[in-house]
Amino acid sequence: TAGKVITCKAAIAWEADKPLSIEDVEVSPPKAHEVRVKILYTGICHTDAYTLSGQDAEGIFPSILGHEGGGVVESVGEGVTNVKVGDHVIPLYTAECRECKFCKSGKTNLCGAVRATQGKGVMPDGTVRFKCKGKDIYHFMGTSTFSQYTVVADVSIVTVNPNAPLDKACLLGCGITTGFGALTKTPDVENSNVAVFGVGCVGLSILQGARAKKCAKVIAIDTNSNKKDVALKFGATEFINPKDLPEGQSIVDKLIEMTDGGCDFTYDATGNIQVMRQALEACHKGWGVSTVIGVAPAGAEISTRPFQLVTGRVWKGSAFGGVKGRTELPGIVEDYMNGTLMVDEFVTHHQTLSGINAGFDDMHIR
Ligand code: AHE
Ligand code: ZN
Repeated sequence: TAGKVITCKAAIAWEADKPLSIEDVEVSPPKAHEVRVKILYTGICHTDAYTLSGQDAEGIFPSILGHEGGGVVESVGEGVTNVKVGDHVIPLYTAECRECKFCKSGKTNLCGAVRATQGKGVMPDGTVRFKCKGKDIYHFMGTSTFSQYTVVADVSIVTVNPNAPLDKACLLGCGITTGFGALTKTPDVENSNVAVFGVGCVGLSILQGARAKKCAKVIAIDTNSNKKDVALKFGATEFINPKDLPEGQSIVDKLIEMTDGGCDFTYDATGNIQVMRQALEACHKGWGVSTVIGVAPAGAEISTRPFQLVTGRVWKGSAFGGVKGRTELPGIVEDYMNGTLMVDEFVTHHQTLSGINAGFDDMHIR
């Protein structure tokens, strides 16, 4: 198949706020520094639903969504040296070129190499590799995993241990890594008091990180009390449903009381801007650090009294857990393989490609 157009099935997002439709798509061979991947499995992330809903400022249609994939390299373009045919791979929506200002800074996992074209739904040369019914179909997040074959930039893919089952390891392409990385890469997090807002895939993975880092109090917060058991299983030492607090006591008050003045570290894994504010304000005066992870509704803005920052709280954020995909993701796959990181437990529902719209509905089962 190398060098030839492949016709396969993909889920096309023709327009915003409509179900995906399964179509035959033509996938062009990879050009220089590109890789064509046979996608075997993909997760569905709320960000896919967010973009499909039409809210994402970078959402373009028609496109092939999906960014939590696992697959096997089918062919490589000229000049590709980091992966080879047959490798088990995870596509990376946060690339790592190792040459740009960001990569060389040693300060961030964000990479400047392909981000601009990625946001426009095209490959680095400005063109697309997908066609359907004679129309160009845009890429998404540099990954487009809702297709049986996809093409990605070589800086946007990493080979992982072939013994890792890809039906589960694919989840390391977004949610689990985002949470686990955000916590475990936080400086001085050991033995600290931590609060995690939102007990979904990202929040649970933050909790796992907190256990791995031997944090002291690890307080999980969710408005759905059904999440309590799973939060405790993944590393929370306490669970609070803010709706259960007595009249007049806010979640911020409660957390400050529980931690003798506030948390050392808090994490937002909800995307809700009121929650982001609570997460900041529940931080300890003088040193508490709050990390924003959730994607907020389009146009939403965060606010707090500047005094919160003047008095030493720090508001920051991270993407993909601060993880450099090519350098660090293989090690996180090893954490999964050696039992440090729970991954299998996240798989609650399965669908085939033809059931992908039902898969979006499955995400909302509480
Ligand atoms: N495209 C949106 C922003 C969406 C966003 O914040 N994406 C997260 C990943 S969500 C994963 O499920 C992210 O990592 N962003 C960093 C980046 O480089 O995209 C918008 O507002 O335009
Ligand atoms: Zn995601």
